[in-house]
Amino acid sequence: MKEYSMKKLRNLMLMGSSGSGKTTLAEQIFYQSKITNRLGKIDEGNTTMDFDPEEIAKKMTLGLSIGYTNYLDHKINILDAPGYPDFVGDAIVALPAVENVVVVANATGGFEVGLELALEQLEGKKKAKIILVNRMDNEHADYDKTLEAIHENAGFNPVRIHIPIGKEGAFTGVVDIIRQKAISGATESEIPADMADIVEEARMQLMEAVAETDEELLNEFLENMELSETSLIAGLKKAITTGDIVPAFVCSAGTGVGVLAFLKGVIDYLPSPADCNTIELVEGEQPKDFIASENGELLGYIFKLYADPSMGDFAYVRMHSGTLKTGTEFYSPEKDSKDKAGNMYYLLGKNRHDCSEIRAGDIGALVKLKNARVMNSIVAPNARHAFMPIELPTATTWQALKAVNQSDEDKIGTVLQRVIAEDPTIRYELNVETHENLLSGMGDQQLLLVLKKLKNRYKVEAELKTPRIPYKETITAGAESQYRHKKQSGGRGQYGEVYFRIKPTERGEGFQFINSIVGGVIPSNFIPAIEKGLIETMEKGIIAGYQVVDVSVDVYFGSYHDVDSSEMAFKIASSMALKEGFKKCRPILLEPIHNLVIIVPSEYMGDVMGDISTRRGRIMGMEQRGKKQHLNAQMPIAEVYNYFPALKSFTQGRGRFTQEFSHYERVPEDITQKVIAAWQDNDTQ
Ligand SMILES: Nc1nc2c(ncn2[C@@H]2O[C@H](COP(=O)(O)OP(=O)(O)OP(=O)(O)O)[C@@H](O)[C@H]2O)c(=O)[nH]1
Ligand SMILES: [Mg+2]
Repeated sequence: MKEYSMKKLRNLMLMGSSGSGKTTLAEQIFYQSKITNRLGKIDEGNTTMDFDPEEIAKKMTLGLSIGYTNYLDHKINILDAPGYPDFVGDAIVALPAVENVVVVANATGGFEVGLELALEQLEGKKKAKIILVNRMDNEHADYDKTLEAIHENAGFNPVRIHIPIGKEGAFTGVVDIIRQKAISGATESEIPADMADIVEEARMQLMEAVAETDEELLNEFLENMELSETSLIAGLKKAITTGDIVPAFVCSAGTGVGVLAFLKGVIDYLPSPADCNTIELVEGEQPKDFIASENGELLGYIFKLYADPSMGDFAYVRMHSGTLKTGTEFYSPEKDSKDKAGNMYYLLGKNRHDCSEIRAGDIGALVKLKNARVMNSIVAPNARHAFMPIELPTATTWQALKAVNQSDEDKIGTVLQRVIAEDPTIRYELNVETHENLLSGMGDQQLLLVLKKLKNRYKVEAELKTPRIPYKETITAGAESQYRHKKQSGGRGQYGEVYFRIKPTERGEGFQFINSIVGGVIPSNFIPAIEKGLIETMEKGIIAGYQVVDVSVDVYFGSYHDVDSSEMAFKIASSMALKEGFKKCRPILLEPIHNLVIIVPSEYMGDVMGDISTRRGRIMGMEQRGKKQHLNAQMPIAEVYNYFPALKSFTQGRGRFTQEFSHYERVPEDITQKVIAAWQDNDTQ
């Protein structure tokens, strides 16, 4: 297989709303550039990129896949990201792998939620951003209106490089306004006469936009009212690379019109790895610029893990600098571990092509890495720099996961780790307080997919249910208690007696044990058993089955029996004395309160605020940013667990939030009573 220099490579990631046509576009690109010889269809379940059985069943992309093609002596790598919001993690993690993000917009959709989400992910990122308006063959398709909607809502003005010839059923080609040619398929011809005015207007707009990005170009433009083609292309490419200009292209992935023209545009106007060779790294905490080059020091990045049922884990790799060969040893600072590259492949969907090296600028896949995982850097064995850590969004959805068959209970942890390794936004932990396996992530569909993968790949059936709330029990007053444990029915008797002073401690102090026994009324060898009895009882809970916290117990008196006293007897006495005393101390429940940052378009503020107060939430502050409100609020976790579907429903999918644990707070009386009653019901069953 031919190897390409950095200049001859282009790396694109396709982002945009679900259904905008990214996978179909990739399919057309592969087919029309002849790397494949048949055109797959989403509806027929035979596209190159959506090869996973679940993707075929759902007719949508659920995980990022990669492919490539060769066109006009260039190699173009394509990353096809899922548009469905639950799976946004894949695109975020893969951003360091590409210079160019092509945001595919739906020509009939206006400013769709998925488009907004994609653009939001790119805010502040130093990437070339390209708008590709797709579905131009659809009824009511409107290129200019779509671009205007982006301008109005996203605050930047995409600049047209291509404009469509005809629309809907009569969309037959595009005009490249720089080279002033009509392009249909790969054939170029003169611009249709009736389009001369629009082309000229678009050309002037483009020249003005480019001139504004550079003083020299501005002077040239002001002098001649024109930029030479060379200046225009050089200036445009530079402005696209820095993100100062967002170019717009148009096509129909459905009919294939405009696709090869777009590919030519990619080669002519979009940056190559050589144009973006300054890479921002960190060494320890220190930022560091790294200059990537073909023969330079090794630098790569793992941007996706795909667990192939038969081949094991594929690690998708972007090489930025140097050449990774079979046998190359490398270091991953994130894991502080070494690895050795084994077999490597260029992937076209699931089709593998063996290769013996991946060069600077190119993308491929490794198998059987011992240590390195997704989001890890590949650097020279003695280097210690790494890519900037990726900031993943916080969870918005939580479910408790349980094996359907008891016999799978032990196995589930291991296979679950493999499945969720594919999507770093899914987190999994054993909650020691509720004794549940808590799965969290970005949405219901994402968590349901975990179940499907467990079943299809590992034959493990699991189910999801609403997680229990990790309440805690504590007290608000002090009291004394006493318990004598005495049994003398046959055999050896049991005897132990304790006197406690029970008091609340400051919130967050946990459990305090004080031993004030004097004069040996309880021999010192029984004191640890008393403490143990307390700890075990507190772990299990007293009034509602939740862990007891922030309590001080002072054992100040008691009695023992020479023969019948034992550790067990004192443990029981201690446990009973605490249980009885606790109830006299005006016990309450505490619940976790989370801090939320809720981001919604301003028009939904009224509804959002009303809803927060019905959820026992508190608004802590708000700030207008652009057309959005950022609302800081606090909410009990019981309400946070089911907040996302509600927020989506009254903001038409446009509301988002991030959250983190803040503190524990007292549960209102009515809810406390319900929780206690529910526990007592359960306990007596
Ligand atoms: N008419 C028409 N249909 C299209 C076009 N592009 C895509 N489609 C259809 O739209 C549907 C969704 O297309 P996909 O390619 O799966 O969209 P996607 O952007 O990959 O969606 P996700 O994978 O969910 O993010 C499929 O049925 C396609 O056949 C187009 O240009 N014109
Ligand atoms: Mg897709």
